[in-house]
Amino acid sequence: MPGRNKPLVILTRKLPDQVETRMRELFDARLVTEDKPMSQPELVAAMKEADVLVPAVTDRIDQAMIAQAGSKLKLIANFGNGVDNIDVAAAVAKGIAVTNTPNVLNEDTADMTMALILAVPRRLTEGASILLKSDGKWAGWSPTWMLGHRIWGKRLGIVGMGRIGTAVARRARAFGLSIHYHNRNRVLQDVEDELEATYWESLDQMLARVDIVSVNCPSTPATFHLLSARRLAVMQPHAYLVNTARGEIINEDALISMLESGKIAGAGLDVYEHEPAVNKKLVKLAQKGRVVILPHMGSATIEGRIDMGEKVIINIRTLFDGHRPPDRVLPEKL
Ligand code: 8YV
Repeated sequence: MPGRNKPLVILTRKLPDQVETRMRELFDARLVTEDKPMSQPELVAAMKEADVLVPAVTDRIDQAMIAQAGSKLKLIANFGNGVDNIDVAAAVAKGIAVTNTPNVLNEDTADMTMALILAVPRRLTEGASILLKSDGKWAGWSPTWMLGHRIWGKRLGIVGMGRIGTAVARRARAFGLSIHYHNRNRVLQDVEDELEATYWESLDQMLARVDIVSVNCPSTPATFHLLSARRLAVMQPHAYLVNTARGEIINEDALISMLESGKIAGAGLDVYEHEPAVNKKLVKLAQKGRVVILPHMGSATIEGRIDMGEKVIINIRTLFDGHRPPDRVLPEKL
């Protein structure tokens, strides 16, 4: 893209240096100096001026903001897989393409999901914090101290068997878990066979039978509070719930009361319903070792972030070369 007519690409957050440098080489890229989320007026100002906006999960871009976008804005190239932060239908209706960064964070997110699947029953953070708080002092090994629960031989129920759900299932098989899943559509026979997976058309029936539930579906209006108070209540009292997808998929208040009253055994959470706010009650439960809470770091690897940046660049380049960007998000597919 030589010459002065490079598209004005406005980034809302600080990205890895490699990505930003490449963007400066290819585009008229405007970088941020301070890494904090933009305010709504700042976002609208960027959308009025830019040819391309590169937002992230921390930027909410709603219909009213899209209505104020300038006529130059051709693309919202989301730095992230989930596009629940963007009103895609409103953007597309205004002729603004939306792209995301699929695939490159499947493995990292699946790793973190597996880490939580292990961490909660095996009391990982609880044990680690004992040594941290006591400055390394402890009474020594005891046959009945810090006992958790075995995951080998248990049933894992995956809600959303897409790319990340499938990557979680592959890992979980190696840990001796049997795979159950609920999905909008049944996956290919080959995949089911490889994973020896059991499909449940009824989410309720699956929830009532598995020992660990992993949420791996996208956040859309259809999945808002998919794990409602009623559905959480059908889980078994010894079961654990892990969420590395989006907080809005679970009724968080209902989950907290279930945890507080011991109606489920524990939870591993990387995402929250009112992110970045984390409910104080969850923090209390974490201090008691009932839940493991992480600050949305499922895909947080440097390799993953560079790959995401590469995807954003390819999407922008392709569009400005006159082609359809590879990771176009279509509202009817959400
Ligand atoms: C990203 C994510 O860190 O890509 C996603 O959907 O949830 C995260 O792993 C974030 O979205 C980046 O914007």
